[in-house]
Amino acid sequence: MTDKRSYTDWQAAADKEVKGRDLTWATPEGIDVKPLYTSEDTADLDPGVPGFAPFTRGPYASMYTGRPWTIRQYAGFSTAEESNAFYRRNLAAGQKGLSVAFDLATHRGYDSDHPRVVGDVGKAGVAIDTVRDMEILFDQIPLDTMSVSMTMNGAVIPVLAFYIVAAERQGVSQAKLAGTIQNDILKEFMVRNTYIYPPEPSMRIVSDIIAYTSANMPKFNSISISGYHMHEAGATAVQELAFTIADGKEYAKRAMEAGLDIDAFAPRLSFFWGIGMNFFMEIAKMRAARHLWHDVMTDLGAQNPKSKMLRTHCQTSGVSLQEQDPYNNVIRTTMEAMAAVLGGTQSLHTNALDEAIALPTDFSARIARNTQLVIQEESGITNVADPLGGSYYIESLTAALVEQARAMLEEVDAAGGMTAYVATGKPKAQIEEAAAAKQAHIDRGETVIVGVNKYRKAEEDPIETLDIDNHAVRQSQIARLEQVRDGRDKAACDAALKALTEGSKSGGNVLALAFEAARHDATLGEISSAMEEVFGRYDTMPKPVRGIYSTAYKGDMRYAQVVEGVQAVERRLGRAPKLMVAKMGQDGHDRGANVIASAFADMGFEVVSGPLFQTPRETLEMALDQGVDAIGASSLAAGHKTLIPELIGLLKEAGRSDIKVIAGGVIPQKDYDFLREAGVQGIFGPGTNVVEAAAEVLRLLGHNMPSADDELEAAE
Ligand code: MLC
Ligand code: 5AD
Repeated sequence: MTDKRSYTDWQAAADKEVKGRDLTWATPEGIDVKPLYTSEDTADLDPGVPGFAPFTRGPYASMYTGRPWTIRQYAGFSTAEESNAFYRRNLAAGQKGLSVAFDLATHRGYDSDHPRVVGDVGKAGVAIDTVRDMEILFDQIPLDTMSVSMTMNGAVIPVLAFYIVAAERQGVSQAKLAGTIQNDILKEFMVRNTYIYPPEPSMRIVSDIIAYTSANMPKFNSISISGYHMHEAGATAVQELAFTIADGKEYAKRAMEAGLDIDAFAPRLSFFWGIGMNFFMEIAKMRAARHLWHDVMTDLGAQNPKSKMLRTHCQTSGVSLQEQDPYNNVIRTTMEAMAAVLGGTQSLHTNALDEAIALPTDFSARIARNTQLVIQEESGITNVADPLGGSYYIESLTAALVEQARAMLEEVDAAGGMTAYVATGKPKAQIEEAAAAKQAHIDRGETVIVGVNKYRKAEEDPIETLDIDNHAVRQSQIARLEQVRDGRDKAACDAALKALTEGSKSGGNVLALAFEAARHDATLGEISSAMEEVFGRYDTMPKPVRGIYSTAYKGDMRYAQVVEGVQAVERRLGRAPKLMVAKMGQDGHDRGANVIASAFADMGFEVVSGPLFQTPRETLEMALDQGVDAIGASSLAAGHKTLIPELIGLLKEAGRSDIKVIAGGVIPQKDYDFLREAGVQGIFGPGTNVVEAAAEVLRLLGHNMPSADDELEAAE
């Protein structure tokens, strides 16, 4: 028989075991997690059953007992031919849905022959310039049965138009197309940065797509409202939840303002979460999201239960994976995938073990996919719907997240909705603050990363990684662009582009108009420019937050020592040492650049942050203009082998080789020698400690900075 005991009884016993030590865990979300949960915590909580409001336990009644989630691996690189072959190999090996990664030139609306994108073509995804490329991408893949997700936000109009025309040329009508377009621009302005136009016209594009797909493509998800990128930028679970749900609410409101009936489009709004290592928190986050969305849609007046039912894709966390001791990444991804599945995802991408340094190889992609196949087919997890439902801890955590996210949602509402809130810069700053706090915890060893800040191997064994010959991809894209331009009816194409420009002005549906232009083989760059004439291109200057590091490192000896070093250099130069943080090419991943800018400024450097998307020449001009001592070039999308050497060449030409160039970001070890030979003086790869990075820069500037190891020895 059970010995009936209350929480108080248990606490007394536990206190004795740990001699009164406080066992409460204060999460980054500000939730106090107790060391034990009991039926007392859930007495007032009833999550209901899966398939019924508020859908906390899952959108479908039978969940995976009826149909497992879709194994949908995100991929794309180099040319359409190579990506197509990769997709077909993956489908043959057990993958169930497709998910296209486009290169950054495509994201930002440039054709492959545009001078601004020389270093970006084919690098982080596949290059798509015309319908012809899209046809090749899906060659022998039947678009009437395969569901295809396309991660596209900036150049969303030409890409979706190309897709519809490519299907048409396959003989598949739009009504049959099942899939998803990301089309979530608000989070681009917050964290992902592949926008093209300013916020207002960008929001109009979102509404036009929702209107077009809800009328013509009933099986197509018009949007994938994404928390993933906030998660990756360092957001807490509460921030990810609140800002994403608020984004969804904003899109729904805009579509309603455009005259659409909520129940006509809401069933095809979908979501996307990032799933990190905080196992139970991530499961609770997914459950809380469903509950919150149900309530938001009810408030907006939705009647159809499908309008209130949150369906989601998940991707395991990229930033949780490490360059050091990389096989640990397989373990991390397995845990994250289990959290996504126990949280009830509809579709899932599992990252490859070489994530921190390159795009997946066939080998690493196979392990990533098999991780899902093993969970799906060997573990028995799919035999029960929401197996964690009713867990005292999970239900309590879910309720705590709902409560906290609701408070944040109210704040957003008070600011006038998410577009207005994003314009204040607050959500971006809040996420950056959370990211800096997280980074400081890692640098100080309070958050353990096995193989990185604890249990580090004396020597790393390098693994094989994928390398893309960017030059060859660009040449073949340029050749095909010429072919397409030569073979089309120029007058018809020009007329369709003109109609698109006119429609952008007068309020026509830009997707419908772009569809006509795509039928006449207009290119991605041309369609983007036709709208840009009316909408303009959006530029922003990064505004890194200040003061987070000095607070987070209060009392840290090594930090204090670096601050003294900066002061010593300042005395010598008669001014603070000056660092420019540069982002060249179309790579908008600015978390790392912002962390460096914030931390270095806090340590006493004068920091200038260059705008996103600079060419090497623009970086040079800004550096000379600002009189900097060093340039830190941040590269996370494989542009480092073209753009950084080009910058060094330009500095040399200008007779300013005294300006030190440092490379940071996702840079594989095997490229270190190449970069050093090109003249790079410091390389900070994944897992770099920011304080040590600053110490290294001081050394480069001629300051005699003791190493961290010397310090340790001296202390012993
Ligand atoms: C599902 N179905 C069931 C069922 N489960 N029917 C009966 N019983 C069950 N238990 C039905 C559904 O109703 C649906 O049919 C069909 O099966 C497919 O299920 P689904 O749940 O809709 O899955 P899926 O088609 O995979 O769609 C999942 C989704 C979608 C709604 C979340 O939006 C999606 O696939 N998103 C993927 C987004 C993505 O891959 N993004 C990559 C981002 S990478 P019906 O008829 O109702 O449709 C990125 C990185 C970067 O962004 O670059 O920054
Ligand atoms: N192929 C496969 N995965 C990719 N990712 C980004 N680009 C690609 C690609 N071309 C994954 C990585 C990254 C996340 C945003 O998506 O995991 O962290």
